[in-house]
Amino acid sequence: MSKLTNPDLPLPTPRSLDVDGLAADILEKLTYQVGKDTIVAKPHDWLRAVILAIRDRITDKWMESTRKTYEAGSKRVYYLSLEFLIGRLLRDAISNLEMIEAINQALAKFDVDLAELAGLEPDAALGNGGLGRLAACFMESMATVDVPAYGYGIRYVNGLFRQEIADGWQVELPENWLAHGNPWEFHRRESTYEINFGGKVDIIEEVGKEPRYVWKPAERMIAEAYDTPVVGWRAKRVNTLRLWSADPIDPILLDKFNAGDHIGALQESTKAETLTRVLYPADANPAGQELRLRQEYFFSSASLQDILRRHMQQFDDIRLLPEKAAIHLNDTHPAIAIVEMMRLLVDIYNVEFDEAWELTTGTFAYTNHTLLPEALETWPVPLFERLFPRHMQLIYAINAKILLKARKEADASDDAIRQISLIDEGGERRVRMGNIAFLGSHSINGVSALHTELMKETVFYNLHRLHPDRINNKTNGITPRRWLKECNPGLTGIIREAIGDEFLDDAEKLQALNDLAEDSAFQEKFLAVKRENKVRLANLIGERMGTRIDPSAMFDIQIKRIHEYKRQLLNIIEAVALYDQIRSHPEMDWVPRVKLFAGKAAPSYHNAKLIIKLANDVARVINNDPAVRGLLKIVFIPNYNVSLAEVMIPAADLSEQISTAGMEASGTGNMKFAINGALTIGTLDGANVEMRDWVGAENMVIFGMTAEDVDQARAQGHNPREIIEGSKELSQALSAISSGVFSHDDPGRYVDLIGGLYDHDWFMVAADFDAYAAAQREVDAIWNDPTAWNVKAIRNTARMGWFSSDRTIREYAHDIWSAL
Ligand code: GPQ
Repeated sequence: MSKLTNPDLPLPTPRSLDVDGLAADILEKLTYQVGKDTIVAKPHDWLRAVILAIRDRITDKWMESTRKTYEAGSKRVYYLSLEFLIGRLLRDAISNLEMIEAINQALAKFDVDLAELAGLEPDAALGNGGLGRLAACFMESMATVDVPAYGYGIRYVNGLFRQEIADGWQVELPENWLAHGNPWEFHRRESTYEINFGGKVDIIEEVGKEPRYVWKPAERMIAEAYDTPVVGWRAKRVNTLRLWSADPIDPILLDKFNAGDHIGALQESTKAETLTRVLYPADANPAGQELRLRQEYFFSSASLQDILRRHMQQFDDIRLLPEKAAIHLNDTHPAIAIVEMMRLLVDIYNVEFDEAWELTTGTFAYTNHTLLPEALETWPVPLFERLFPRHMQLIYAINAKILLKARKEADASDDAIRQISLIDEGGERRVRMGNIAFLGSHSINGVSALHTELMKETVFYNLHRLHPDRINNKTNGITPRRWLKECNPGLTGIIREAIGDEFLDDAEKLQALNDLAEDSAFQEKFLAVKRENKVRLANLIGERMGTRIDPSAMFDIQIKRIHEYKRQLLNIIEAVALYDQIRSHPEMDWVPRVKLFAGKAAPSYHNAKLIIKLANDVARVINNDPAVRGLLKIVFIPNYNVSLAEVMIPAADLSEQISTAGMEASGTGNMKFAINGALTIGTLDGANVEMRDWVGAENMVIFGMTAEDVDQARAQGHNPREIIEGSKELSQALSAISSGVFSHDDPGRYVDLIGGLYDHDWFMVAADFDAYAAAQREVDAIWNDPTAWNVKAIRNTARMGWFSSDRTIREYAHDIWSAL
């Protein structure tokens, strides 16, 4: 009998959940783990002690969950992602354990304030934006809906860079989230795997047997696991986030050291440490660097070795893999895992090639997160071959199998064959990770209805024709715990008072608020909460930036990565046009607005960084012009991260979701704003389309070209110059920007940025401007009827429950993973 199933072994006594037990435990952690006396303990020491005490309680539930899965022989879900944008964990953990009151009371005994401690916790920013945050929401929802799941990723020492704004420009600084250690994680020194690179492949031939291939790598290192428990709502279940860190096999090369080469002696260490040191800060466009490919393989290989070890230990039959494990690829970043699985099955587990392919496709599923063709990863064949000689052989073998079948059974044309191939032969030969991910998976999903349809027609046109049953939609969602309950306790409080607690377990129960949208008492409370949240944000801005903003003005917010397709530029140009209008028509009844921006630009993305500078230049001029009379303020808040979003979103009146139609796969910020009672101004893009279906067209302001319009305009070659010249407001705003009105110090700064709009306007900024400006005036009109606005805001909150990531995860579990 395995130890895991031996009922006679004693179990630990679960940690007490009452206030006294908790207080005693916090004190014990402070004394014996942190090594501090209460009279000298600093806030960071208390934070560590509290986290350790909480972690014990989570661990009790964790063991329970693990045992349950093991004993039931349940299928496990493995979510492979190069990004997990977690943010802070303390408040989330305490809230999901339903221990907020108990901890507050326990800490009161020591005169320590929980909110102060929570504010000290660093954000775990192991991701860039939407894709990484989605992975974090999914981890929490998988625990909530009781799916046995493991997240697998990299434990980057430096997560996403810290952004400072110096003279209006973005400056990137390293973020050291591990500076004070990480009390949440368990370092598993025993869970290590060897990861190899380079070298050659030997063939071993024996008469009467299939030849065997043996990879003789040139470089070897170790992957070590760090586990963080992830608590679901009401601690229903605790799952594991397992992050890998690279270590050298020989930390010090003693022969080199003894020969006096002290630096050379450390070269293996340095190599390993470099591998998991930094997160690539490029969002939706591949960095294309060798180190990135090494990161992708490193964590994929470690994860698969771990998955197979666990599977064999429990089930002892590799053929049961698809029945007992679902491996999910978060975009193409871990797509090499498909080839690694083939290598492990064929070379190590001696499974015959065709069967190995069946097992692989039966186990893997893949989510695509963008249609931007430049974002579909490809790697030069020579680079791939140098790092992974055995994998390259397997890719050719898989390709042969697939192309033959496509030719024979699907009668594919030459052109279709070229598109289906795992190797791009046009120009420098490249390995196509998107095609590997698609062909190695039984399910390929998009992240909104529109995105999924466009996938079939564009990037995966030929692959979809080959496998018409594989592409399916799973519209994204957000966890209502972090993005409603925890970030907006005021709103949560009045909702509970009004409709009870059911919505906490089933977000769709928020619908009950519909009946209260016209209730003046509830309206008043809703308004008061919004006001409170706006004051909180105004205070943060005052403290951080010294800028004063008026909480009675409309808070109009655009927060997300800076990208041309997300069109922060459209928003800024509209601000400039509005500035002109306010000055030219002082007699008119302008709605006081604060336009707030935050977001990071990829360090190598020139135009994105220039757009940040423009926002700051425009802000400086407008905010200091007495003719504006405070009617318009522009604020760019530095260093956007999860914690800042948690303060900004509840304070928003208006949510800007204005991407070029057809380009934002889904968006998830759009959902967070709406559930917190902001109105959306947006295009018919990504999940905005489905939000309109749920929330009602009358409760959003939709404008601009559709994805079809954009497609047509691009195909037919539209003429942006003509459009600009036909719009007085737009041409004046553009002239002002490009002639240096906002950049006296360097009048030519924006000539190229604005010139691009006249010449090609790929993102339809000029083409959509008039519609956008008109939509903004429509927003003003609604604002001028405060009750009408408030009713719409309440209806947004009431009708957004479907966008809970619990719903999304149930769909994945049911349709893709067969795990519920
Ligand atoms: N997304 Cl490919 C990212 O955040 N990073 C990426 O590298 C890719 C996509 C986003 C996408 O732009 C959003 O529209 C989605 O809502 C989000 O992924 C989650 O699906």
